[in-house]
Amino acid sequence: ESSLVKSKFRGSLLGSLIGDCLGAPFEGDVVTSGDKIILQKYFDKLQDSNFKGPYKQYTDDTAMMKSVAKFIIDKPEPDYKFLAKLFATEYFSEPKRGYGQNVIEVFHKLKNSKFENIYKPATEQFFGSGSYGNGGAMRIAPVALFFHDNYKLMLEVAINTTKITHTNILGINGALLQCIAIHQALLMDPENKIDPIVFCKKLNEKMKELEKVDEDDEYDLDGTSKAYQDSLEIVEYLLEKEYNDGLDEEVIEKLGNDIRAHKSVPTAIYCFLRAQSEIPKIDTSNIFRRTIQYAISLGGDTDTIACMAGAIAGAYLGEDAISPYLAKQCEFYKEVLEMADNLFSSREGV
Ligand code: 8NA
Ligand code: MG
Ligand code: MG
Ligand code: MG
Repeated sequence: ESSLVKSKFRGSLLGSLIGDCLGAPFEGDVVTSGDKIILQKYFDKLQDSNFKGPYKQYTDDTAMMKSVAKFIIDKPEPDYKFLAKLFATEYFSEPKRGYGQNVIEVFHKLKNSKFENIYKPATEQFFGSGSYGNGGAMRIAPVALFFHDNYKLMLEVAINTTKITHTNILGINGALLQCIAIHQALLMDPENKIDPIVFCKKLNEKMKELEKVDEDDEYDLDGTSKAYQDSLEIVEYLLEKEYNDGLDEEVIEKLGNDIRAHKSVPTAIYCFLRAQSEIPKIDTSNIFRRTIQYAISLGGDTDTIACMAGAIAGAYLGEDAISPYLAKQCEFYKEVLEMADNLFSSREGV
């Protein structure tokens, strides 16, 4: 029983890494139907036990996820200043990992102010509106795993880790949605098939609580506080739709595939749920591979959408469902497994 949870920790962090590494070469692409054949061959080749190629390198997604894991493993009580320092140290030691355009400013300000107020730099982003990039969501997996039996604390830690770089409500709620999606997947038995509609409805029930607007708050004119509930309705609508040639274009148009949290987190969840059954032009019986391959096939922010979808799929399926040949193509895969085990064993002292 506890070995299943341990395997899910490994599956989720490995899923996140594989999505990042395999998705990164396609970042920014507009994927056409011909590219889907190329993608199929790319995955077939990578999964071939005889294939030897250079490591696929990880990007900012994994770089930041590493810091979140270390922050949890090294300190029994959440120490957010420690995390802010880890983020900045990681960035300054390897700045060329493809970080978001603006988050870099936060690292500079944190460092220049000697981490005096770790939440201030992020609040100043975008003329005070804060970032709604998907950078909070892409690194959240260790929080969902480690705190999975304390839902309230998990949410609190998710918010506080996100706010160091992302303070826009869409950036924060996107990280929360990704967190509860991993959490919900972790609690599912991989022997049981997932009903995608039920899974989605359950997430939406939880988002209703998280996106609740304070009665005294000003009227929410732009509807941002319900953005994720609305997107999950669309996820459900798309899941119920019969396949047609324009379906993937409709997914991109209605859910998005870019670096904004609200235009990528629901998309990643959709990828995971759609991959529970066969997808045209994706020839594999493996749900994990289908999830990642489909996520990349949508183009746009491929590393991050595949990373988020992979984290959810790995939390549901566990490590055994992930091809070791795919894993071995990724830089840092051994360290990620070690990190998952450390995260798992750190819980025993709590
Ligand atoms: P971020 O906070 O810099 O946000 C990313 C981008 O989102 C910003 O540069 C802006 O363009 C836009 N943005 C965010 N908030 C606002 C706002 N309030 N008003 C206007 N524009 C806004 O960094 P992040 O950590 O959220 O970024 C994560 C993403 O960047 C990931 O996809 C990661 O892989 C990386 N990345 C993506 C691409 C790509 O083109 N898909 C390229 C390089 C790096
Ligand atoms: Mg990236
Ligand atoms: Mg959306
Ligand atoms: Mg990205």
